[in-house]
Amino acid sequence: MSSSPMLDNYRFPVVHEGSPSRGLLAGLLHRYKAPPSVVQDIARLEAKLPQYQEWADDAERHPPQLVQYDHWCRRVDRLVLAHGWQELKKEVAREGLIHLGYHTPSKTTGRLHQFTKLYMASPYFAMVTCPVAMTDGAASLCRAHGLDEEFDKLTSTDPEDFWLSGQWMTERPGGSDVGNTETVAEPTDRDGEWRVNGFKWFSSATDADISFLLARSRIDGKLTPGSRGLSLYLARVRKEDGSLNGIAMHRLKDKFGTKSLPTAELLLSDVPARLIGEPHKGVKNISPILNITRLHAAMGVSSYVHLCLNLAKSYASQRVAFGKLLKDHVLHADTLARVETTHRGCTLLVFHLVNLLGKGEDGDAQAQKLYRFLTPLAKMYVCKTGIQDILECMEAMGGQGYMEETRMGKLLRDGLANCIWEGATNVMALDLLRVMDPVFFRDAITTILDSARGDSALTESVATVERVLAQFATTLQAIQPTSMEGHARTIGFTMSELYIAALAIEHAVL
Ligand code: MFK
Ligand code: FAD
Repeated sequence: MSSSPMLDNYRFPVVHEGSPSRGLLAGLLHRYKAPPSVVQDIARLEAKLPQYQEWADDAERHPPQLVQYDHWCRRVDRLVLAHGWQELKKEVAREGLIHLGYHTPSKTTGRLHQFTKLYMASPYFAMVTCPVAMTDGAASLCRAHGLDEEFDKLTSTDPEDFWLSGQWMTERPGGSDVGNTETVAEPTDRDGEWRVNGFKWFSSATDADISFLLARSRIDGKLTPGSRGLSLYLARVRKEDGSLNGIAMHRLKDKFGTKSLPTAELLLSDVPARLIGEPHKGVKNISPILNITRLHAAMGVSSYVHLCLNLAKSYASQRVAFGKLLKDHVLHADTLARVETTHRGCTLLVFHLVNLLGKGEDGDAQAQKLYRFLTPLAKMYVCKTGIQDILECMEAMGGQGYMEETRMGKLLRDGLANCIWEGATNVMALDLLRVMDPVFFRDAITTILDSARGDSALTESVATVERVLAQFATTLQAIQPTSMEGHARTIGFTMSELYIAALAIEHAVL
């Protein structure tokens, strides 16, 4: 078919156009005082993105396969993963995507470095970002519990030495409510060793080397019901010879998205495992993983929106409709501006949390408390609004946005998982109620707004946030404690918007 003369000047947006190393992200690196070496390293990574995209496309075209039997009909449960997947996994080690969060003298700088690189790479990284998130959470647990050998592996920069960690919580009777866990751990005669039997319904890092898991502990012959009967265990997924360690891969999941990710159902039969931390404190003991992966989930969606918005803006600056470029149609420009506004706000919140995570790890107790408070907000708000934003960007590219070649559909499908895994939206809203402290929240916002009080251009904005904050406090007081649960989602969304408004004002000053 001949090309249309009208299209001769069109350029399909290249994948890395409008890279995050410029604009908003550059402002954030400045805001959080990234040293020049970090900025240079991030700029260097940008050149690798087209290669990452090729590997990610390969992983998408060749989804994981499970070979359950060899030619003698022996059960082998061998995962076949794409070349692109394997290469991206090696990049996790080479680029220090876990390492940077742990082996930098200032954790505040290390976390900024790590998450900025992840933000850039995520849309081009297949779903390797999923095991990365769990491995990051697992590394923090290993550090806390003195599991030195595992810690060194999970944070290694050598692809041959590097390990991934899984996280096995969800079972058939309940994923949000892990108190329904059926898996049982029994002590053995060997000191510190337990045997685990059960069925884990979702395991996404199925190519992992180790996994943290929850199981009901049989202690003095007794099982305690509910979540208070669960303990945290660490298992080696494979034996020294590479064969599975009491694990059978029941089947791979047939998912709506995250097609490159090997999510499996696992049957555990006498899996050797170590008890980590006190028994019967499993949920509490595994929660440091949750509190890290939830930030990864928010960051991931925000990075997807970033790419989609760049594509939509590029399209609008080239596509002519009704006699002028789409970007010059006021309604289209307004549509994209709305996406840009929510997206910028969400990115500010994500990097605020990255900063708090690092500061908390550097020993700042106030930062630790604020991080715990804001994580469920970021997970629920950024993931949910981000999905709406991706949809809007897709529509802004018309029929072409719906085509697989733009990869927006893939990002939408993959991004959606972030609303569900690591705690769905309502579960995040209920988690917020666990740590709810209106005075602490008000004080945190007031501290942020203080940075803008000397700026006359921002006086009205500061006053608006304070007015809405006061109204919110009054509304909150009027809610009966018994009906708080029913309002948890609305409360969470309102608090997110208030906090983001304050961050946007602060960002305008800096
Ligand atoms: C870019 C990609 C990134 C992500 C990739 C991820 C791939 C997918 C991996 C998964 O999805 S793994 C499975 C994730 N599963 C979840 O996130 C479960 C969601 N459900 C919840 O979070 C429930 O709220 C919860 C399981 C925690 C309910 O458990 P309980 O035991 O019924 O709750 P309870 O009794 O309130 O809490 C027990 C203790 O844990 C309490 O402490 P105390 O013992 O001192 O009283 C809580 O305060 C504490 N706790 C609960 N959540 C916490 C926490 N502590 C700190 N942080 C938290 N988030
Ligand atoms: P349910 O618990 O049945 O929840 C269903 C809905 O009910 C949710 O929307 C939830 O918000 C809502 N709900 C639940 N309780 C309440 C309440 N009290 N009040 C109001 N609403 C409520 N899990 C792992 O352990 N390891 C993995 O590696 C892993 N990988 C995954 C990969 C993918 C692609 C997906 C989609 C999931 C994965 N999961 C994994 C499972 C995931 O963590 C769970 O699906 C999730 O936690 C929700 O649990 P559930 O599916 O049992 O849903």
